[in-house]
Amino acid sequence: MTVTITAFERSPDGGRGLARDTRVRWALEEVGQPYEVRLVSFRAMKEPAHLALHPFGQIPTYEEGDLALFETGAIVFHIAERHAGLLPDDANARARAIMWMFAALNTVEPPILELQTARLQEGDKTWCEERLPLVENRVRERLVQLSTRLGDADWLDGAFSAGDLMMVSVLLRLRASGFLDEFPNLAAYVARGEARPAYQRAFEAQLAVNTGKPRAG
Ligand SMILES: N[C@@H](CCC(=O)N[C@@H](CS)C(=O)NCC(=O)O)C(=O)O
Repeated sequence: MTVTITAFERSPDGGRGLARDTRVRWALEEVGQPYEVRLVSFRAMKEPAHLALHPFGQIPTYEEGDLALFETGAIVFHIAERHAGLLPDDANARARAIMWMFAALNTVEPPILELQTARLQEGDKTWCEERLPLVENRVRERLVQLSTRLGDADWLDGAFSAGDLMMVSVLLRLRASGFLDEFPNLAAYVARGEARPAYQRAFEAQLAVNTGKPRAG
């Protein structure tokens, strides 16, 4: 059955892979599921046709037959459940991989998004100078904890899973901030994720949309 996802017609990041369609593309690439992409403009995202798919007027969405999904956690989980390769067979290991997906989205991503908001949207506020260090500390605290748990392992819990896919996707949002440089094991973890051929294909596909050509080198 054809799978169709939505993505930005023009991503605000210019194709650095930070728009959330990248994590869905990555999951689809990991399991070898071909997919089509419908590009949407910011205006179209707020119009009834798209709102019928995504009540919050965002991307990505996922359509497969008469199933329509939004929220990358739900989409990646659905892909991982339907195909081999992203969730372990062992029931307990599977539950832990799902736990890491939730941890990425509910515990690690929120302070990272808060940091982006503080830097990009609140930088001109009088209180920003006082607030920013607090937000930065919340990010750093999460990274210390995650770094401690990861230790020198390649992945969070045994073999690569949807939990790693989501965690790497979330951490990638921090790259420009330099935070990852403070945690060599997390930087290496992210690099391992990015080195996966499936990630590379996902990245190139979203880049091609945004630049009209694949990344050089
Ligand atoms: N929690 C949602 C977040 C979706 C989201 O924030 N999408 C962004 C692109 S990465 C978006 O559509 N932003 C435009 C907007 O909110 O108007 C998910 O994981 O799918």
